[in-house]
Amino acid sequence: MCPSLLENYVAAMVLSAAGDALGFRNRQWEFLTCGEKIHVQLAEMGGVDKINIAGWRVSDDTVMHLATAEALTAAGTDPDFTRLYSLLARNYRDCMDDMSGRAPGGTCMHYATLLEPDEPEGWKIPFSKSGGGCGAAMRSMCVGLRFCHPEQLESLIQVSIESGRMTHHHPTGYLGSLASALFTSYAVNRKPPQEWGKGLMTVLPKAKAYIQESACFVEENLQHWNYFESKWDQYLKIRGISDGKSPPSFPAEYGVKERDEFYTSLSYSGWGGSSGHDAPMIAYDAILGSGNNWTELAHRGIFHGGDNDSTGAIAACWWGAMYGFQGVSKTNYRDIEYRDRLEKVAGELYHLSLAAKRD
Ligand SMILES: *[C@@H]1O[C@H](CO)[C@@H](O)[C@H](O)[C@H]1NC(C)=O
Ligand SMILES: CC(=O)N[C@H]1CO[C@H](CO)[C@@H](O)[C@@H]1O
Repeated sequence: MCPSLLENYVAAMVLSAAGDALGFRNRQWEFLTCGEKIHVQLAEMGGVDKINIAGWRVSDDTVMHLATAEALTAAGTDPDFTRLYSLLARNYRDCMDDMSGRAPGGTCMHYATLLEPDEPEGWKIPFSKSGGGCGAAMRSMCVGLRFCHPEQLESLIQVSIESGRMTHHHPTGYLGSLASALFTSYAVNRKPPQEWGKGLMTVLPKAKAYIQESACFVEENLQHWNYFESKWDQYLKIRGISDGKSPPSFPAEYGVKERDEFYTSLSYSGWGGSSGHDAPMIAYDAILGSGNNWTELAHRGIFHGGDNDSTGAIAACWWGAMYGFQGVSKTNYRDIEYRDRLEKVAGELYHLSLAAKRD
């Protein structure tokens, strides 16, 4: 049975937080950067189904995802993006007060405190050569819940890019934000996952056109544009899904160890999932390889030696947007921190998406 679309919205927000918390585990996996060791511990704990998340805190990823989502709903049906951007900037700045024990990224912290939500254009920051991290990609999935209809693609592109470059003004950073949002919209529209990658490649030229029109550090952005696109092009070729039709092909041996090696090979500097291009890529790889099996998704998208909480937050969001809570052990999410806020904002995003349909 298909879950209702409302359940998909709630599951997207709640399971994203669960994926984040499972990867983060109050920083107790901290020095385990090897997937095989994590899986030994996971087996000792009785496997994914047996994990009770009560008392496990969410990381910066979910705090910032909520910041994005709550700004989107505070803006209501208002199409005035200038106001939306002030609301986003305010939430990003203010949520830094809630980062203790959550391992926030240095780039997010630095730029979020520079944002001036009350000033005109106070949400714009300069181009940053080191802004290619995954901090923008891990918090933008809800943009795809808000602007989920194909005719809202232009809004999805603009809002995911501008919210992303409030802290990550580098194409590798904010295009990750675009990918996270775009794939969430595909997920709620039940687009088959093997089509998503090609979809992203067709959207990238539109994103580039937006950057060119926006007259904000255009030259620097174009100079650093190609990395994200060429990494994605390579990845889609490896999986054999550049055409958006063929089923993905995986190596015959693709266990914990092989996945760790592959994720590392995708990375910018050796830590898989920590950049804007590979956080959504690893999440996508997990989605492609897991079907509707939550346990398998957790194995591939969360329990690995890379930036597990970010890939987990993204993969679990897309998974929930497609499959709801079907087959997920209640203990994995029942007592998740901020469950009330997550459910409330999910319901509001759902109603905003319906309102858009009526226009
Ligand atoms: C789901 O994945 C897990 C982990 O790989 C596996 O043990 C289980 O058999 C799968 N469940 C189904 C219904 O295929
Ligand atoms: C095992 C492992 O690599 N865990 C990492 C999960 O992600 C957190 C936060 O990014 C890291 O601190 C852990 O090292």
